[in-house]
Amino acid sequence: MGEGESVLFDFQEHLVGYVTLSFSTEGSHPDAPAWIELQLAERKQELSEDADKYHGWVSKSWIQQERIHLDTFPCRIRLPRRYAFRYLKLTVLGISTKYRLKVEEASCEAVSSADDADLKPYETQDAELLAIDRIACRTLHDCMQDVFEDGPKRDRRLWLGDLRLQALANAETYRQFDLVKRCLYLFAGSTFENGRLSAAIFTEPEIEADDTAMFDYSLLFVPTLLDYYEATGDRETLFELWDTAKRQIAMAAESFGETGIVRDSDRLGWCFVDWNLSLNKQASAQGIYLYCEKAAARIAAILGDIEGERAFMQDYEAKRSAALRYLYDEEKGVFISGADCQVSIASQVWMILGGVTNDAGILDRAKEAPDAVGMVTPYMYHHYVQALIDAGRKTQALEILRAYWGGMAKEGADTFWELYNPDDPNESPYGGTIVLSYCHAWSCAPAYFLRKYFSE
Ligand code: RAM
Repeated sequence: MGEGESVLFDFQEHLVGYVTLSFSTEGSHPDAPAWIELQLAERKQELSEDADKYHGWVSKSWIQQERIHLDTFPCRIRLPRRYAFRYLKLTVLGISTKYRLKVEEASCEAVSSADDADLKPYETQDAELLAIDRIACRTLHDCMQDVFEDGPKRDRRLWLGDLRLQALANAETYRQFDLVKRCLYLFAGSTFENGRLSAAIFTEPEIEADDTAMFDYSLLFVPTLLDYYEATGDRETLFELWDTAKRQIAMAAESFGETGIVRDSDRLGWCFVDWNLSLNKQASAQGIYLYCEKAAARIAAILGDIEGERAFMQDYEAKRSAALRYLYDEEKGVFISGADCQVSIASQVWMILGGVTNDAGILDRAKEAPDAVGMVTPYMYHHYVQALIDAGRKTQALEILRAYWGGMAKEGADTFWELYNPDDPNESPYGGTIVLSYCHAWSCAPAYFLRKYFSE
């Protein structure tokens, strides 16, 4: 290769790992270094995006791009960073005209703590579902490292909301429960002084909680712990982490007014729910609280704390009635959220999951409502699919799996993406798509749903 020339390596599959490159030269003895650029991409389209034009709020340092000098030849370099990629583009930025650069080898040592030998095949004759399951398992596999990472390209850390969905998929696939247990303990061992859980944990150079707490993520520790217990029967862990779990309910309860309704979005603090930036979170927060409180009551019952169970159920009933009374719009036949009475799919989903109603009609009516706020992340779609199943709409749930995750598959996904809005493929909450993660574990839902509910 001479100056300005480039070569694209397609590794044929999504990988997480360490890249090694070997170089030699042709022509005269190199009389100047070679200056090369490396771009690593999960999707091919990332390569055509101009990193210099990205000015979003998530740091551009996540963009997988390097510029390095090669001084002596032949040489072999192992890049120090871990990358998540399928494509590697190498461009010669500068080289002397007296020699040409030759790439002898490009390889990757791929890493994961999941073992495909543990993966039972998903039994179906349906080729489309088989493909969707395969992509979902790969997504989970590549996010399973020292912890369940949210995405191996970005943020490469343990987030609580992501962990819950990963743990569910793990129970149906790799069944590596020691990793789930490790993650639960990492959270529980890193609470803030008041006992609240952080939304995310850093593991390098040492374990440290992120200084961010989220209303929903803290609460979701409770069902994550319950799910873990139900999958493993590990009562000791359930018992040991129960105080931490209980504390999350107690702290979230402080965000409720006398009416039994949670504070509106603007006074609640960060409650994630979805990356749709126009979403009002009040009704979803109410539903999430109820969902988690039901799980808390269940844990209390398992541990023989009858008094505790009763107290949770009493509070649950009060807040459930409040939701029906203050958040349900009789005329529209849907739940509304916030001061502006916003109608969204998320609010309906969480009211179903929280056990406020099992009327799937609210989902239909919300969809038809003018200005209804939709969903943009597979994270939110996961909860939507669960709500459909819980409300007796299994066939529709499968249609969503085919349309939404199948939609990404048709776009050529090797792993499922952090964000997918079929109506707006360029949507990004971060101000640009180049920093998006295209292997994001909260998107591995099909591995869970297909195996649990749609096995032949
Ligand atoms: C994204 C992360 C993660 C999610 C948080 C709220 O930036 O990648 O998946 O849990 O947002």
